[in-house]
Amino acid sequence: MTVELKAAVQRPTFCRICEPLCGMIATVDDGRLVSLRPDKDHPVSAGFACQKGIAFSEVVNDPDRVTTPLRRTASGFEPVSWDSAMADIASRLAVVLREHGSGGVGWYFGNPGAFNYSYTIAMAPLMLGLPRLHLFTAGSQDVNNRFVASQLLYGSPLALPVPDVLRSDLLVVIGANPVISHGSVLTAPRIRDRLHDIVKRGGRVLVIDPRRTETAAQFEWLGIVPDSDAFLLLSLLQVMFDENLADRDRIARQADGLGWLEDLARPFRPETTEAHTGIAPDTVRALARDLVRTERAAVYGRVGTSIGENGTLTTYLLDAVNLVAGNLDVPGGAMFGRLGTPGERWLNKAGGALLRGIYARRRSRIGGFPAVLGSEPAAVMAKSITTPGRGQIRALFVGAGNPVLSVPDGDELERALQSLDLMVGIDLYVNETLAHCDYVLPATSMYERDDFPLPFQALQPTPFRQATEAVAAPVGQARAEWEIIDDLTGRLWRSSPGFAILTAARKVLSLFDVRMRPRTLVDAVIRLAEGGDRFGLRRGLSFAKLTRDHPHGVVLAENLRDGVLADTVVYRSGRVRLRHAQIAAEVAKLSRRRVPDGYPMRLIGMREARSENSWMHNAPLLMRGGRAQHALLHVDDAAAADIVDGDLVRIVSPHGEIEVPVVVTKDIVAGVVAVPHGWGHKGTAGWRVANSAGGANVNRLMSSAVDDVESLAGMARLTGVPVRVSRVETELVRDGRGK
Ligand SMILES: Nc1nc2c(c(=O)[nH]1)N[C@H]1C(S)=C(S)[C@@H](COP(=O)(O)OP(=O)(O)OC[C@H]3O[C@@H](n4cnc5c(=O)[nH]c(N)nc54)[C@H](O)[C@@H]3O)O[C@H]1N2
Ligand SMILES: Nc1nc2c(c(=O)[nH]1)N[C@H]1C(S)=C(S)[C@@H](COP(=O)(O)OP(=O)(O)OC[C@H]3O[C@@H](n4cnc5c(=O)[nH]c(N)nc54)[C@H](O)[C@@H]3O)O[C@H]1N2
Ligand code: SF4
Ligand SMILES: [Mo]
Repeated sequence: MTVELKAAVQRPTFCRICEPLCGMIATVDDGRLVSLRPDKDHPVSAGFACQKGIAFSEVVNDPDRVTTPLRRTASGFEPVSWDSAMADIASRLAVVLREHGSGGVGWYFGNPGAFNYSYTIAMAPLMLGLPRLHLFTAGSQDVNNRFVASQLLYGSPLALPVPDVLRSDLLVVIGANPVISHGSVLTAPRIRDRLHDIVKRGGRVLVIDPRRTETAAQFEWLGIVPDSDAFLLLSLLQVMFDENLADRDRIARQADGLGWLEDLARPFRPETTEAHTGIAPDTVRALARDLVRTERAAVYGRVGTSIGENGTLTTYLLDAVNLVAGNLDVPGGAMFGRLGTPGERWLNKAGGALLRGIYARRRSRIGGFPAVLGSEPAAVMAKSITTPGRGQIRALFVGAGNPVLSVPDGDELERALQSLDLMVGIDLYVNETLAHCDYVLPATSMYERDDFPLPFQALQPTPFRQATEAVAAPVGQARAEWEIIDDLTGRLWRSSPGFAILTAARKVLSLFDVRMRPRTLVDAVIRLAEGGDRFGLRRGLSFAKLTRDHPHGVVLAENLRDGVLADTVVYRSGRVRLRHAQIAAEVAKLSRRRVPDGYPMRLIGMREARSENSWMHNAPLLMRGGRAQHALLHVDDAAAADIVDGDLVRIVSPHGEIEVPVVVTKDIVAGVVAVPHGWGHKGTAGWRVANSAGGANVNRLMSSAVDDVESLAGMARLTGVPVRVSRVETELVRDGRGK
């Protein structure tokens, strides 16, 4: 007998854990993903991948992964067939729809969903069939105020400025930590190298952050009091106007409402805002001058500037500073990417108007928050489940998310989940949230599905295209989310006119042997966009040609085009709109901020190189060395509270408390404590490695109260939260219970 040895194959693809989408080479043996390594031939990531990317083969092949549909029974989850799971889900959902209408259904769309074009596109037919669906996304803990600020300024939530790191000579990073996060709302592989290039060509990178982060440590650090960025940015504007640094004629060509902005900023002299920010007036003035006088400069903010008390205002102000400093839509400044499809401007206009309309008309049932890209704040999801009345959520789907750990007050959410009539999760794991499900459905991981990173196309300083086919076979019975949604909507055609139309359309197409697939749509985008083959009208790209002829991806241009603002802004004037009553109202609120007594410290977050939110703590490679969660505390605060390195501390907010071991450091502004999120895994059916790592869910300290949710974008407040910190033993001694 001869044994045929089939050599493992090497397949170029790309990582979709975070935004740079680094090129990867997958080693695949008989359909099984064996290992991953960085792709040296990728034109932009050029042989870089981080530890998480490499460790992903451990996620794909994780023994704790869900590989069949699971049904909850009195004694735990048991495997069931797809058909019996889907049949029961559909019939129970049909009951909810009959009794409560589509307002009785909720869907939480988690962060990995944004890296999954087919799941994203599949949400559209779902929402067509369930017009009153309550949609929640990770965006209300992340980026929704970026969308709202863009909607106000440019008329479309999808007009997103990206810092042109390739050409900038002064990059001011405010509330982002790209050395660890690898960039966000910015698809720039090897971002660390790009930042070092700025310095190498004689420029500067200044990091404004309450913590001397890994990024700050490699460049210049300016400490700031948490959640005071709006004060700083208003002062930068005040100085630019007051010292006549701003080129008013030029700005008038780009924007309307400059005088209004000047009036808004006038009271915020650096001498006035110093008490809030802790930044000396001279430093603010020098920075304002540098931002104007450096030909190629930009300010760039991300999660740290989004998750405070008024993140929409802060995000608006970041763009306003870029505009007034003459740094918007110019090389090295904040620039706009585009797809380059024919009629893009009109498509953007129509899309912008539609989304603005939804924002203006649709209000969340709890709190009356405007709908951002059709979604409601996840902070009020628990109350949407427990508050009786019309539109109360009775059935909830969670696809690619873990809100019990990622949104404020996971305990409240867990209690609410118990009361649902139906809960279904689609994931790789039974995470803390999915532990409450009636059914858990196994999703394919990114390497088991095709992909084209649609939402990230316009966020690349280097315009680039790459698509991938699935490189490995689905593990177990895993299915792509879009197929699960497709199956569900097909079974529910009697329950909703929208689904009936979809089902009829599907039937008609099947007569011609055509299947409605997200791929058809995304292929059309690739073909119509810059570099595309325009359906054969010219030589160029399609999905299939990208994967076949350009498996490592293809660079479309060295740089972004400047001078596109008038085409990007969807207001008829083509100019940025600065004047907004909502912004004035947010500025007025700044002076009404109050801090409860007894909570002298401020809490901030801390992303870690070997974590991805809540979901990579089960990969042994990433957890080696007995890795555990810890808080960071300034040496002076530690000394004052008799705390030393390694102590277990109790952190208490008005909303909850946690205990974590502490590391004492000088690399943080005094009065600030930093705690990573995504920890606190606990005894569910999956995640054995993660569960054994311990840690606490920092979001137990956060508030889900309607009044604590930012009003313009519905964002949770996750930074600058008032807390107090004490050594656990000290309290025990004081209580008379100690050793
Ligand atoms: N390794 C790793 N990479 C990731 C992730 C991960 O979990 N781990 N998550 C991914 C996701 S989902 C996202 S959205 C991106 C986020 O990407 P980034 O925004 O770049 O990452 P963060 O670490 O959240 O950076 C926020 C920074 O703001 C600072 N900060 C906190 N409060 C304030 C404040 O009030 N003012 C100022 N000026 N700064 C403040 C924090 O100290 C922190 O350094 O990262 C992605 N990449
Ligand atoms: N305190 C605090 N809280 C925060 C943040 C913070 O900085 N501080 N950051 C916030 C941010 S920026 C974000 S984005 C959110 C994230 O919040 P969430 O999206 O709610 O949570 P994740 O931890 O990203 O969980 C993702 C889940 O998706 C699963 N998954 C991975 N790949 C796939 C896939 O291909 N298909 C399916 N179906 N499932 C998949 C994982 O197994 C995991 O269970 O957390 C937010 N919460
Ligand atoms: S930085 Fe790491 S996790 Fe992010 S895309 Fe690249 S390899 Fe993947
Ligand atoms: Mo995020």
